[in-house]
Amino acid sequence: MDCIAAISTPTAQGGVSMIRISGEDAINVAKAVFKPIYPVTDIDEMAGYTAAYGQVYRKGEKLDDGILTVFLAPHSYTGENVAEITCHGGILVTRRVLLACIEAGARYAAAGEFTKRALLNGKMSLTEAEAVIDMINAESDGYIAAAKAQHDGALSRRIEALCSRIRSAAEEITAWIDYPDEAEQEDEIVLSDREKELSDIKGEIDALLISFEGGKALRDGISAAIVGRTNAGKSTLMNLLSGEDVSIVTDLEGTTRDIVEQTVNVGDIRLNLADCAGLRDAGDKAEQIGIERMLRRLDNSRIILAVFDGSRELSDDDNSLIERLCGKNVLPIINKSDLATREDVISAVKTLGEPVIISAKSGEGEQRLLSEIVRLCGLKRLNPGEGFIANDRQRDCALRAKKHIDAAYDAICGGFTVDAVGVELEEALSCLYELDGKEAGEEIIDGVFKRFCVGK
Ligand SMILES: Nc1nc2c(ncn2[C@@H]2O[C@H](COP(=O)(O)OP(=O)(O)OP(=O)(O)O)[C@@H](O)[C@H]2O)c(=O)[nH]1
Ligand SMILES: [Mg+2]
Repeated sequence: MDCIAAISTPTAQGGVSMIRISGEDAINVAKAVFKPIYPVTDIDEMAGYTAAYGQVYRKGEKLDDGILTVFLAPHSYTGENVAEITCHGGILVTRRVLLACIEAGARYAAAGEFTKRALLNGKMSLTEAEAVIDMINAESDGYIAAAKAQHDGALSRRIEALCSRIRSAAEEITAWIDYPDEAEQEDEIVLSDREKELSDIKGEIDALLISFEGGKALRDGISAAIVGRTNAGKSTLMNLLSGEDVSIVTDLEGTTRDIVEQTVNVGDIRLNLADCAGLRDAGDKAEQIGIERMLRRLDNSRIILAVFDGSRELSDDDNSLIERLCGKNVLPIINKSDLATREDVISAVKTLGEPVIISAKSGEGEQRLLSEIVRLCGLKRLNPGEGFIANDRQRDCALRAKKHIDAAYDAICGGFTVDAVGVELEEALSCLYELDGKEAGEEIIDGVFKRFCVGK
């Protein structure tokens, strides 16, 4: 393959920058721009995974001092010869070094082209390649660990195990079609065995699809809104959950107007929490707009934390909020437990479910609140080591595979011809091969690498 080069570090000022070159000719390109000084003076003497200090040149002019690291095919990131020149971190210097590489015969690498070559050279599967970009984009410790497990092949292994079960089921069914006489007396047993096996496979593909929700929540967080009447203690709760003074708290009704957003970790879950304006007959236009925003956010949130002041009789606003929240994914919270909690409030709020009684001010009841929030999120615990569906492309393949597995199962239960079962299983396999890249077309692969940055 032709030789590609790119700046692999961010285009910004820094201590050092790195230019990566990959391709059969990478070492020759490096020779044209880099003269080693120590410990060797000839790049040909460098073994793979070794480095040398030296000087970088462009058209005979010395550009910088630097370090050259050499990786020889197939033991490199891309599986090709790779040379990496690390120079001082100025943007201009780095660009000149790249230009020198281009003048020496390399061409500019496209986004993700190094990783694409790693995929094409069998260095990683498509799901492992996708995990590279997920690691780059990860914003939480939990998701870095999950993406790392994917990069180490967790999903690939899970898919392969599933494919292997489907293949065995398909092979047995094909054998049954090819030699029906031998199997005739055992028809019933064979089919009921296969029915059980397909039901297990169905369970595994369902579990795989459910893992998408866990992964998505880990990566993007879950949207949550804190709502309630004015002065119920919503902003105090926001500050308690975030552990920071993010929302203004006063004893004046209508303190919060704009939505205040904060990402909060509750156990393994990232909540994208919004503290909203309190519900009441708005005093002025700005507050009115704040309440409209709160209502929109309420409709668009996956979970709602509805706060009621347990020390006061419920107001008309509280009652209309209860009506509005009925049937939604809501956790009713009765606040101000440090003051006496009214029984009539508890029984009215129960319409929305069993309330959690807390004092946002003192933190009383916080542990129960946290576990109720986790329960409300309804996520099965994600075990990244088992592999999970990480994006819409993978999910689409898994959904198509599920459709064929379901059809195979229905065919076997409904007594349809055994050929139909075999065909459906083959189709399911094909979808799962596409998921992991074994049967993914060029268009799909290009779509994956479009999400990458240049230099990776
Ligand atoms: N005693 C007691 N007071 C609380 C508690 N939580 C909040 N408060 C007080 O209630 C008042 C209103 O609290 P906020 O958190 O600003 O209430 P809010 O619901 O955000 O009010 P708006 O922004 O006006 O809608 C403040 O004086 C808080 O100190 C609590 O658990 N116990
Ligand atoms: Mg507030």
